[in-house]
Amino acid sequence: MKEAIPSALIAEQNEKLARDLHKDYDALGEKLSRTGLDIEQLTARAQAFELAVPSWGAGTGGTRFARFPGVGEPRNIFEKVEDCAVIHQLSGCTPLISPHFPWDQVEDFSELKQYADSYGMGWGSVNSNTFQDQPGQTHSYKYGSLSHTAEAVREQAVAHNLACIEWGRQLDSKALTVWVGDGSNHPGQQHFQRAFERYLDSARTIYSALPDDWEMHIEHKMFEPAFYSTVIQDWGSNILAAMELGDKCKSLVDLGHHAPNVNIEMIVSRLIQFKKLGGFHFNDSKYGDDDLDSGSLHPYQQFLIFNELVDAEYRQQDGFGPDYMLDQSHNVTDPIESLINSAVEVQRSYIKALVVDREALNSYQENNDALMASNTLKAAFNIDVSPILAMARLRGKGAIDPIAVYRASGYRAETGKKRPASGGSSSGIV
Ligand code: LRH
Ligand code: MN
Ligand code: MN
Repeated sequence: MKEAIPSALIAEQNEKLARDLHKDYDALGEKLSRTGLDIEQLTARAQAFELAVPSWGAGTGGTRFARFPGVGEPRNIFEKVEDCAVIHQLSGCTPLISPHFPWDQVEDFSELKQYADSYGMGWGSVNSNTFQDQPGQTHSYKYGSLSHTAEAVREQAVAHNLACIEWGRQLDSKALTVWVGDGSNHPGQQHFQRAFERYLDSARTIYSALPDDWEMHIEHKMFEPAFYSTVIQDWGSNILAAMELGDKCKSLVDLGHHAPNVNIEMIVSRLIQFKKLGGFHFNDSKYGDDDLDSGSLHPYQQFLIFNELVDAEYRQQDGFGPDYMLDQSHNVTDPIESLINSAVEVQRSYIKALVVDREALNSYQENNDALMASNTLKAAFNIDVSPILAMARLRGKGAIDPIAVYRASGYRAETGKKRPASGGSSSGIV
């Protein structure tokens, strides 16, 4: 197996921190055992946790106004694979890459798959892109794609999604994620029902081309680029479309795609109940689709979402098994560092949710003890599970302190030499 970061360096750095980690781990184990929790079981769950990294997250994102490229940005999907391998090697929990077409230009998929295999990396959901025009494209998506008024444009958008399924099949991916920017900017511009009908017609053709073991994930988003109405505006339109299309079509929740203050954890609960939760795009935001690092602003919200997910696991809810993925834009940080941090923060929310005393919570809920129910959640959230996460990384040959090892490795300076500034191939839009 190729090593993105020399394992000797990781081992050497871990050596310095291992003694203290063992002490902290034992102390936490002791504390958790007082409430009947086995730290070893939690560490095993942390080790089994998997999150996909978006290929486009490896480059500097930028905003509508500017993009300030960093040093050594990946120029193609192969270099993105290398960066994703660094993230996985150090964090131990991101073994999958989620590609975006045609941002990721691939000539030979078997070569790409072999390359990723050589780093021990696999492929998550495949993302289609009919929200931008590409050079040489016959029809423009200016007025929409899957829901466009013109049949020829819809056909072009459908054909692209079918191609994405075929490319994903060659990578051994198991899902297609569809997000469209279709909508309107002016009241009256679009007939809401007819646009949704056209979307559903197009989506049906895509759905019918899914391999048996695939799922189609529809992503809703309230606004941008359409600022008055969006065809798949919210989880309501999303679940309606998913129900209309069939069992293999599910909703994908991007945390940044809701109105401020929306109760996302409750949406998650509803989707779980109706077997329609396909997956997540984790990120954080203060305003709307800011694509900030996961858990950087609202760690409690992220924990409450995982509380719903772990509750579903605990109840062995039928049809439950969402895909977890990051979807962020890194404007001022090294994307590798942001993605490592975010992966750890998402994993942290998962482990904290596992610490929740579910029997106690259930009984407080049944007895309408609002205060103690809330305290039960807070008690779990307030526990610092860092030693569990660090131990999971140590056991999985990752880094106790991933950011420190990454910085010590000089990886970014090296890529700076190997990858002369190109403006990057990543998008300016996430
Ligand atoms: C849209 C979105 C969607 C796209 C990605 C680049 O805002 O979240 O997931 O595919 O950004
Ligand atoms: Mn997204
Ligand atoms: Mn987004």
